[in-house]
Amino acid sequence: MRLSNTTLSKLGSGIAKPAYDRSVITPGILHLGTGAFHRAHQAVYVDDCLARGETDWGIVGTSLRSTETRDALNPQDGLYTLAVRDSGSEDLRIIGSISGVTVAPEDPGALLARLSDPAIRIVTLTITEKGYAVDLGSGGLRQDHPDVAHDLANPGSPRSALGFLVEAIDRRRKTGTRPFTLLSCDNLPQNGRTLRRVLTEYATLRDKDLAAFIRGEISFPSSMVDRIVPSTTDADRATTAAALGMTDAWPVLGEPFTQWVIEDRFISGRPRLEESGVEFAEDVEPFEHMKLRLLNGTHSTIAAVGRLSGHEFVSQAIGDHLVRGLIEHYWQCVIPTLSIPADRAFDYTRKLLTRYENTSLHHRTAQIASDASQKLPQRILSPIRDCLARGLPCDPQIFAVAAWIRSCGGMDDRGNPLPLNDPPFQAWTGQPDQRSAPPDGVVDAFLGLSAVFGEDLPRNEGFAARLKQAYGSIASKGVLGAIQSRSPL
Ligand code: CS2
Repeated sequence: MRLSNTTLSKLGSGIAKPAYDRSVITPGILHLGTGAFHRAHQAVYVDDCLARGETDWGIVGTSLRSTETRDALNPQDGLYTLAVRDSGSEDLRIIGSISGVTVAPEDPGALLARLSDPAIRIVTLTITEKGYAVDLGSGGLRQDHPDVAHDLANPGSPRSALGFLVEAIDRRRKTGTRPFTLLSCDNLPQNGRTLRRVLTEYATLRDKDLAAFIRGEISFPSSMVDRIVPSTTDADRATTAAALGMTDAWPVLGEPFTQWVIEDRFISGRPRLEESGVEFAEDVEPFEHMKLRLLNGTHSTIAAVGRLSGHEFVSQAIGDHLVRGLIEHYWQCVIPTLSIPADRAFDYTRKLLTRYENTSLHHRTAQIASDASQKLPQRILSPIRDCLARGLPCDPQIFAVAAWIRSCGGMDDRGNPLPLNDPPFQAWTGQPDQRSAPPDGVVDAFLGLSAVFGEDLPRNEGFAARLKQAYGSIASKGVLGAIQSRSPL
């Protein structure tokens, strides 16, 4: 038996189900990038709205590349399980807000038609950092991105999110259809503003009037999204099936904590998300800085340090007193760069520690390490810049960068292979062999990666020297030995 509309009634009473009639739900939101994070976060808030009777805000899911989510969810009428895990406990809930998932490359025309449908009033995105074709150094569009050239040449059958959105906005403009709100839910600084910039720069390459329309008529609220969502494993599928008494091809997991802060600028209406727990703010930046720098920055640090030292899960790494000491020191150094009061930031970090300690989540350091080259600039290097400019200490962050460099070398500290999952970084051919090259030479080679380090940091002699010192120490003592020898860092 498999989860679907017809089998819902067979689920046991301990499992929460959509408490509304799914057959009357009509779509109002189209989501690009229907991965686990969207399903464990935004789709849950919307599920609560549907349950309160806001029936015209259903979600149409889209995958921009892979077919896996569609193959798992469509035979289940879009239904899936959310397993919320706290150390030692689990709550299961069936989410019904997504009607189904389409795969963009299989029928780009169908997605464009859907995006042009006046019923779609909000388009939400979780397309990951690399989906924005953004130059992380300048914040502008990477005009050399292959998808940009492809989509400019084939506007009716685009490949990238930007290509789909600009073409759909143009079609709506030409038919006098009200534009949609574009709501980025990715971990990028000022994600709304970033999306607006790359989208208008891309549109300018097509048609200046269209670019002006986007600038003047479309709204791009920024949002801060937060929930730790580990990738689902086959073991998770098996335990979920046992608890449901039926198969769910792709349940998603999450921690109890969840937060969504959005700027309230929706041009074509929105569901009453505040009643589902969303916070609305004039300016999301203080929240987003706090989250990107305190959570995501230390997540990427734990990923690099944990992988080098053989910690498979975040909970194991944070249980290691050396890693924990580094992270606590990291927070102390980053908090002065935030615009929120220090006591609020310390309170957030105290809660973060508990979240990291959640032993039921099995959140893999390897998962966080994926696409690290796309994450480091905004998570770690940007607060380093602030610290350097203000003369504030930033050794733990520099140490994190050195650990990342070391983790790109293909081997952990015990000599086990350390596979990389970072396609943009792997396209770089200039990496020296970290086992044989002189340590300073390795750091010099990495500093040539301007897409990561920009032009300014490599020229900052103090930064380069401290990075070399940290890297040299990791190369000779292993990452834990290096933390120990520098204690207090
Ligand atoms: C993580 C994030 O994988 C990663 O890069 O840092 O997915 C993190 O778990 C979320 O942003 C938490 O809200």
